[in-house]
Amino acid sequence: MKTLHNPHHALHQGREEMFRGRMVPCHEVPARLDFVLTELQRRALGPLETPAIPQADLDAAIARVHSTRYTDFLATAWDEWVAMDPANAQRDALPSVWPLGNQHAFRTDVLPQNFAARLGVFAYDSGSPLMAGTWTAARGGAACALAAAREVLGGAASAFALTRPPGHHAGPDFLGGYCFLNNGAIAAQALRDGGKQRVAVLDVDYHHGNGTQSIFYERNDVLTISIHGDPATEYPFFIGHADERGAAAGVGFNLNLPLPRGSDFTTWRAALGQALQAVADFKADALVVPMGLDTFEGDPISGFTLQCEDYFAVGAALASAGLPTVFTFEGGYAVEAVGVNAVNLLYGFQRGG
Ligand code: Q9C
Ligand code: ZN
Repeated sequence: MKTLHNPHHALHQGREEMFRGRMVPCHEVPARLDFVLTELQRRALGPLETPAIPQADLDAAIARVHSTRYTDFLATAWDEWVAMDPANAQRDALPSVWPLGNQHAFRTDVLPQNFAARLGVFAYDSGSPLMAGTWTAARGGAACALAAAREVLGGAASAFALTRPPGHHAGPDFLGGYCFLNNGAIAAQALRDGGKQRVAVLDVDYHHGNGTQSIFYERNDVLTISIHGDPATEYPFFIGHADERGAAAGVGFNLNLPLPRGSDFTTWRAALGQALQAVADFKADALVVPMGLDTFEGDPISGFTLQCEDYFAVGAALASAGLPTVFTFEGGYAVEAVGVNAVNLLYGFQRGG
Protein backbone atom coordinates (compact mmCIF):
# COMPACT_ATOMS: atom_id res chain seq x y z
CA MET A 1 0.00 0.00 0.00
CA LYS A 2 1.29 3.41 -0.93
CA THR A 3 1.48 6.13 1.73
CA LEU A 4 0.98 9.78 0.80
CA HIS A 5 2.94 11.92 3.18
CA ASN A 6 2.45 15.62 4.04
CA PRO A 7 5.86 17.29 4.30
CA HIS A 8 4.24 20.47 5.68
CA HIS A 9 2.42 18.86 8.60
CA ALA A 10 4.75 20.18 11.31
CA LEU A 11 3.93 23.78 10.33
CA HIS A 12 0.79 23.09 12.35
CA GLN A 13 2.00 22.81 15.91
CA GLY A 14 -0.40 24.05 18.58
CA ARG A 15 0.89 24.98 21.98
CA GLU A 16 -2.12 24.71 24.27
CA GLU A 17 -5.83 23.88 24.12
CA MET A 18 -8.57 25.01 26.46
CA PHE A 19 -9.75 22.21 28.71
CA ARG A 20 -12.25 22.77 31.52
CA GLY A 21 -11.27 26.30 32.32
CA ARG A 22 -7.52 26.04 31.87
CA MET A 23 -4.97 25.72 29.15
CA VAL A 24 -3.32 22.31 28.76
CA PRO A 25 -0.62 21.16 26.29
CA CYS A 26 -2.03 20.12 22.91
CA HIS A 27 -2.66 16.42 22.41
CA GLU A 28 -2.53 16.68 18.64
CA VAL A 29 1.25 17.05 18.16
CA PRO A 30 3.57 16.57 15.15
CA ALA A 31 5.34 13.66 16.89
CA ARG A 32 2.22 11.57 16.30
CA LEU A 33 2.87 11.53 12.60
CA ASP A 34 6.60 10.97 13.07
CA PHE A 35 5.88 7.78 15.01
CA VAL A 36 3.65 6.53 12.19
CA LEU A 37 6.28 7.39 9.61
CA THR A 38 9.05 5.61 11.52
CA GLU A 39 6.94 2.50 11.95
CA LEU A 40 5.87 2.50 8.29
CA GLN A 41 9.49 2.58 7.22
CA ARG A 42 10.63 0.02 9.78
CA ARG A 43 8.02 -2.47 8.62
CA ALA A 44 8.14 -1.54 4.92
CA LEU A 45 4.40 -1.34 4.34
CA GLY A 46 4.97 0.09 0.89
CA PRO A 47 6.29 3.14 -0.97
CA LEU A 48 6.18 6.55 0.63
CA GLU A 49 5.38 9.50 -1.62
CA THR A 50 4.79 13.21 -1.36
CA PRO A 51 1.69 14.13 -3.36
CA ALA A 52 2.20 16.01 -6.62
CA ILE A 53 -1.14 17.79 -6.90
CA PRO A 54 -1.45 21.07 -8.82
CA GLN A 55 -2.72 23.86 -6.55
CA ALA A 56 -5.74 24.45 -8.80
CA ASP A 57 -6.78 20.79 -8.53
CA LEU A 58 -6.41 20.92 -4.77
CA ASP A 59 -8.46 24.11 -4.51
CA ALA A 60 -11.19 22.52 -6.62
CA ALA A 61 -11.26 19.35 -4.52
CA ILE A 62 -11.44 21.34 -1.28
CA ALA A 63 -14.22 23.52 -2.71
CA ARG A 64 -16.28 20.38 -3.37
CA VAL A 65 -16.76 19.87 0.37
CA HIS A 66 -16.05 23.22 2.07
CA SER A 67 -17.72 26.59 1.50
CA THR A 68 -15.57 29.37 0.06
CA ARG A 69 -16.76 31.59 2.90
CA TYR A 70 -14.98 29.16 5.25
CA THR A 71 -11.83 28.54 3.20
CA ASP A 72 -11.45 32.28 2.51
CA PHE A 73 -11.56 32.74 6.26
CA LEU A 74 -8.94 30.03 6.88
CA ALA A 75 -6.61 31.34 4.18
CA THR A 76 -6.22 34.74 5.85
CA ALA A 77 -7.02 33.82 9.46
CA TRP A 78 -3.48 33.98 10.77
CA ASP A 79 -2.70 37.35 9.18
CA GLU A 80 -5.91 38.80 10.56
CA TRP A 81 -5.19 37.42 14.01
CA VAL A 82 -1.81 39.14 14.02
CA ALA A 83 -3.33 42.32 12.57
CA MET A 84 -5.65 42.53 15.61
CA ASP A 85 -2.60 42.92 17.87
CA PRO A 86 1.06 42.44 16.89
CA ALA A 87 1.57 40.55 20.17
CA ASN A 88 -0.75 37.85 18.81
CA ALA A 89 2.14 36.66 16.65
CA GLN A 90 3.41 34.93 19.79
CA ARG A 91 0.07 33.23 20.56
CA ASP A 92 -2.07 30.67 18.78
CA ALA A 93 -5.53 31.84 17.75
CA LEU A 94 -8.46 30.39 19.72
CA PRO A 95 -12.08 31.53 19.86
CA SER A 96 -13.68 32.87 23.01
CA VAL A 97 -17.14 33.92 21.82
CA TRP A 98 -19.71 31.93 19.81
CA PRO A 99 -23.01 32.65 18.09
CA LEU A 100 -24.63 29.36 19.27
CA GLY A 101 -27.33 28.15 16.88
CA ASN A 102 -29.80 30.12 14.82
CA GLN A 103 -32.64 29.40 17.24
CA HIS A 104 -30.98 31.83 19.63
CA ALA A 105 -31.22 34.68 17.12
CA PHE A 106 -27.47 35.17 16.97
CA ARG A 107 -26.62 35.85 13.35
CA THR A 108 -23.92 34.23 11.27
CA ASP A 109 -25.05 35.55 7.88
CA VAL A 110 -23.36 38.88 8.59
CA LEU A 111 -19.74 38.21 9.49
CA PRO A 112 -18.35 40.52 12.19
CA GLN A 113 -15.31 42.58 11.27
CA ASN A 114 -13.74 41.65 14.58
CA PHE A 115 -11.51 38.67 13.87
CA ALA A 116 -11.93 36.95 17.24
CA ALA A 117 -15.69 37.04 16.74
CA ARG A 118 -15.35 35.69 13.22
CA LEU A 119 -13.21 32.86 14.56
CA GLY A 120 -16.15 32.02 16.81
CA VAL A 121 -18.43 31.74 13.77
CA PHE A 122 -16.20 29.12 12.18
CA ALA A 123 -14.83 27.21 15.20
CA TYR A 124 -17.06 25.18 17.49
CA ASP A 125 -14.57 24.53 20.29
CA SER A 126 -11.60 26.18 21.97
CA GLY A 127 -9.37 23.16 21.69
CA SER A 128 -8.25 23.63 18.09
CA PRO A 129 -5.56 26.31 17.99
CA LEU A 130 -4.78 27.92 14.66
CA MET A 131 -1.30 29.27 13.89
CA ALA A 132 0.86 30.66 11.10
CA GLY A 133 1.33 27.32 9.35
CA THR A 134 -2.11 25.81 9.88
CA TRP A 135 -3.48 26.62 6.44
CA THR A 136 -0.40 25.30 4.62
CA ALA A 137 -0.32 22.16 6.76
CA ALA A 138 -4.04 21.49 6.35
CA ARG A 139 -3.80 21.97 2.58
CA GLY A 140 -0.86 19.57 2.48
CA GLY A 141 -2.97 16.99 4.31
CA ALA A 142 -5.87 17.50 1.92
CA ALA A 143 -3.45 17.00 -0.98
CA CYS A 144 -2.53 13.60 0.52
CA ALA A 145 -6.20 12.65 0.69
CA LEU A 146 -6.78 13.70 -2.92
CA ALA A 147 -3.66 11.88 -4.11
CA ALA A 148 -4.73 8.74 -2.23
CA ALA A 149 -8.15 8.89 -3.91
CA ARG A 150 -6.41 9.22 -7.28
CA GLU A 151 -4.27 6.16 -6.51
CA VAL A 152 -7.39 4.13 -5.93
CA LEU A 153 -9.12 5.58 -8.99
CA GLY A 154 -6.05 4.53 -10.93
CA GLY A 155 -6.57 0.93 -9.85
CA ALA A 156 -4.70 0.57 -6.57
CA ALA A 157 -6.43 -1.67 -4.01
CA SER A 158 -5.75 0.86 -1.26
CA ALA A 159 -3.80 3.96 -0.31
CA PHE A 160 -2.97 5.64 2.96
CA ALA A 161 -3.17 9.42 3.32
CA LEU A 162 -0.92 10.21 6.27
CA THR A 163 -2.81 13.40 7.04
CA ARG A 164 -2.08 15.84 9.80
CA PRO A 165 -3.85 17.87 11.11
CA PRO A 166 -6.71 15.37 11.21
CA GLY A 167 -9.97 16.05 9.39
CA HIS A 168 -13.11 14.23 10.44
CA HIS A 169 -14.49 16.91 12.80
CA ALA A 170 -14.24 19.66 10.14
CA GLY A 171 -17.58 20.39 8.46
CA PRO A 172 -18.64 22.31 5.36
CA ASP A 173 -17.98 25.61 7.11
CA PHE A 174 -16.49 24.88 10.49
CA LEU A 175 -13.36 23.69 12.27
CA GLY A 176 -13.07 21.88 15.58
CA GLY A 177 -11.67 18.80 17.27
CA TYR A 178 -8.16 19.62 15.98
CA CYS A 179 -9.51 19.47 12.39
CA PHE A 180 -9.58 22.16 9.66
CA LEU A 181 -10.14 20.45 6.31
CA ASN A 182 -12.05 17.19 6.14
CA ASN A 183 -9.54 14.94 4.43
CA GLY A 184 -11.78 11.87 4.42
CA ALA A 185 -14.66 13.82 2.88
CA ILE A 186 -12.33 15.29 0.26
CA ALA A 187 -11.21 11.76 -0.64
CA ALA A 188 -14.79 10.47 -0.74
CA GLN A 189 -15.92 13.31 -3.00
CA ALA A 190 -12.89 12.85 -5.24
CA LEU A 191 -13.81 9.17 -5.59
CA ARG A 192 -17.34 10.17 -6.58
CA ASP A 193 -16.06 12.74 -9.05
CA GLY A 194 -13.63 10.18 -10.46
CA GLY A 195 -16.45 7.80 -11.33
CA LYS A 196 -17.24 5.75 -8.22
CA GLN A 197 -21.02 5.65 -7.91
CA ARG A 198 -21.49 4.83 -4.23
CA VAL A 199 -18.84 5.66 -1.66
CA ALA A 200 -18.98 4.51 1.96
CA VAL A 201 -17.12 6.33 4.72
CA LEU A 202 -16.52 4.14 7.76
CA ASP A 203 -15.06 6.22 10.57
CA VAL A 204 -13.26 4.18 13.23
CA ASP A 205 -11.90 7.08 15.30
CA TYR A 206 -12.97 7.12 18.97
CA HIS A 207 -14.87 10.35 18.38
CA HIS A 208 -17.95 10.75 16.23
CA GLY A 209 -17.10 11.87 12.68
CA ASN A 210 -19.43 14.82 12.92
CA GLY A 211 -17.85 16.89 10.16
CA THR A 212 -18.17 14.10 7.62
CA GLN A 213 -21.73 13.39 8.72
CA SER A 214 -22.65 17.06 8.24
CA ILE A 215 -21.03 17.26 4.81
CA PHE A 216 -22.94 14.27 3.40
CA TYR A 217 -26.08 14.33 5.56
CA GLU A 218 -28.53 15.05 2.74
CA ARG A 219 -26.94 12.76 0.16
CA ASN A 220 -27.63 9.18 -0.84
CA ASP A 221 -24.47 8.65 -2.91
CA VAL A 222 -22.14 8.73 0.10
CA LEU A 223 -22.98 6.51 3.07
CA THR A 224 -21.46 7.83 6.30
CA ILE A 225 -20.94 5.48 9.23
CA SER A 226 -19.23 6.20 12.53
CA ILE A 227 -18.39 3.93 15.48
CA HIS A 228 -17.61 6.10 18.48
CA GLY A 229 -17.92 6.90 22.16
CA ASP A 230 -21.51 7.78 23.05
CA PRO A 231 -21.94 11.56 22.76
CA ALA A 232 -23.95 11.48 25.99
CA THR A 233 -20.55 11.42 27.73
CA GLU A 234 -17.98 11.88 24.94
CA TYR A 235 -16.80 14.64 22.61
CA PRO A 236 -18.32 16.10 20.39
CA PHE A 237 -21.35 15.74 22.75
CA PHE A 238 -24.00 17.51 20.66
CA ILE A 239 -24.12 15.13 17.70
CA GLY A 240 -23.44 11.45 17.00
CA HIS A 241 -26.58 9.77 18.34
CA ALA A 242 -28.06 6.64 16.78
CA ASP A 243 -31.25 8.41 15.68
CA GLU A 244 -29.38 10.67 13.21
CA ARG A 245 -30.15 8.78 10.01
CA GLY A 246 -29.77 11.50 7.38
CA ALA A 247 -32.12 14.10 5.91
CA ALA A 248 -33.88 14.79 2.60
CA ALA A 249 -32.46 12.43 -0.07
CA GLY A 250 -29.95 11.25 2.52
CA VAL A 251 -32.44 9.60 4.89
CA GLY A 252 -31.08 6.14 5.65
CA PHE A 253 -27.56 7.03 4.47
CA ASN A 254 -26.02 7.95 7.81
CA LEU A 255 -25.38 5.33 10.49
CA ASN A 256 -24.13 6.15 13.97
CA LEU A 257 -23.00 3.34 16.25
CA PRO A 258 -22.32 4.96 19.62
CA LEU A 259 -20.81 2.71 22.29
CA PRO A 260 -20.50 3.34 26.02
CA ARG A 261 -17.22 4.67 27.35
CA GLY A 262 -15.22 1.66 28.56
CA SER A 263 -16.30 -0.63 25.70
CA ASP A 264 -13.83 -3.41 24.88
CA PHE A 265 -12.80 -4.94 21.56
CA THR A 266 -15.52 -7.60 21.62
CA THR A 267 -18.18 -4.90 21.76
CA TRP A 268 -16.36 -2.69 19.29
CA ARG A 269 -15.90 -5.51 16.82
CA ALA A 270 -19.60 -6.33 16.86
CA ALA A 271 -20.30 -2.71 15.89
CA LEU A 272 -17.75 -3.01 13.10
CA GLY A 273 -19.62 -6.08 11.85
CA GLN A 274 -22.83 -4.02 11.76
CA ALA A 275 -21.04 -1.22 9.93
CA LEU A 276 -19.62 -3.60 7.33
CA GLN A 277 -23.06 -5.12 6.77
CA ALA A 278 -24.37 -1.61 6.05
CA VAL A 279 -21.51 -1.03 3.59
CA ALA A 280 -22.41 -4.28 1.83
CA ASP A 281 -26.15 -3.48 1.76
CA PHE A 282 -25.34 -0.08 0.26
CA LYS A 283 -23.37 -1.82 -2.52
CA ALA A 284 -20.54 0.63 -2.14
CA ASP A 285 -17.92 0.61 -4.86
CA ALA A 286 -15.29 2.40 -2.79
CA LEU A 287 -14.51 2.85 0.89
CA VAL A 288 -12.91 5.66 2.88
CA VAL A 289 -11.72 4.89 6.40
CA PRO A 290 -10.98 7.89 8.63
CA MET A 291 -8.52 5.97 10.76
CA GLY A 292 -8.29 7.15 14.34
CA LEU A 293 -6.24 5.08 16.74
CA ASP A 294 -7.68 6.72 19.85
CA THR A 295 -9.76 3.59 20.50
CA PHE A 296 -6.53 2.24 22.06
CA GLU A 297 -6.65 1.43 25.76
CA GLY A 298 -3.71 3.72 26.46
CA ASP A 299 -5.23 6.80 24.82
CA PRO A 300 -5.13 9.73 27.24
CA ILE A 301 -8.38 11.41 26.13
CA SER A 302 -10.55 8.44 25.11
CA GLY A 303 -12.36 5.52 26.72
CA PHE A 304 -12.26 2.25 24.75
CA THR A 305 -9.84 -0.57 25.54
CA LEU A 306 -8.49 -1.89 22.22
CA GLN A 307 -5.04 -3.51 22.40
CA CYS A 308 -2.19 -3.14 19.88
CA GLU A 309 -2.81 -6.63 18.41
CA ASP A 310 -6.52 -5.90 17.93
CA TYR A 311 -5.72 -3.49 15.11
CA PHE A 312 -4.60 -6.36 12.86
CA ALA A 313 -8.12 -7.77 13.17
CA VAL A 314 -9.67 -4.35 12.50
CA GLY A 315 -7.67 -4.10 9.28
CA ALA A 316 -8.54 -7.64 8.22
CA ALA A 317 -12.25 -7.03 8.85
CA LEU A 318 -12.11 -3.83 6.76
CA ALA A 319 -10.40 -5.76 3.96
CA SER A 320 -13.24 -8.28 3.98
CA ALA A 321 -15.44 -5.57 2.42
CA GLY A 322 -13.40 -6.22 -0.73
CA LEU A 323 -13.43 -2.57 -1.77
CA PRO A 324 -10.82 -0.13 -3.04
CA THR A 325 -10.02 1.76 0.14
CA VAL A 326 -8.54 5.11 1.11
CA PHE A 327 -7.33 5.51 4.68
CA THR A 328 -6.86 8.92 6.26
CA PHE A 329 -4.99 9.44 9.51
CA GLU A 330 -7.22 10.90 12.25
CA GLY A 331 -6.90 10.77 16.07
CA GLY A 332 -4.69 8.73 18.41
CA TYR A 333 -2.94 10.48 21.26
CA ALA A 334 -0.98 7.72 22.94
CA VAL A 335 1.84 9.13 20.87
CA GLU A 336 4.38 6.32 21.29
CA ALA A 337 1.85 3.62 20.40
CA VAL A 338 0.10 5.39 17.54
CA GLY A 339 2.63 4.28 14.91
CA VAL A 340 2.45 0.60 15.86
CA ASN A 341 -1.34 0.67 16.04
CA ALA A 342 -1.72 2.44 12.69
CA VAL A 343 0.66 0.08 10.91
CA ASN A 344 -0.91 -2.97 12.57
CA LEU A 345 -4.28 -1.92 11.13
CA LEU A 346 -2.85 -1.28 7.67
CA TYR A 347 -0.94 -4.57 7.73
CA GLY A 348 -4.07 -6.43 8.80
CA PHE A 349 -5.86 -4.86 5.86
CA GLN A 350 -3.11 -5.65 3.40
CA ARG A 351 -2.96 -9.28 4.46
CA GLY A 352 -6.68 -9.41 3.83
CA GLY A 353 -9.87 -10.54 5.49
N1 Q9C B 1 -8.61 18.10 26.36
C1 Q9C B 1 -9.73 13.77 16.95
O1 Q9C B 1 -9.55 12.69 17.50
N2 Q9C B 1 -11.22 17.53 23.08
N3 Q9C B 1 -10.13 14.84 17.65
C2 Q9C B 1 -10.91 16.56 24.05
C3 Q9C B 1 -9.26 16.91 25.90
C4 Q9C B 1 -11.37 17.26 21.70
C5 Q9C B 1 -10.39 14.75 19.07
C6 Q9C B 1 -10.65 17.18 25.38
C7 Q9C B 1 -11.06 15.93 21.15
C8 Q9C B 1 -10.96 15.99 19.65
C9 Q9C B 1 -9.41 13.96 15.51
ZN1 ZN C 1 -10.68 11.08 17.88
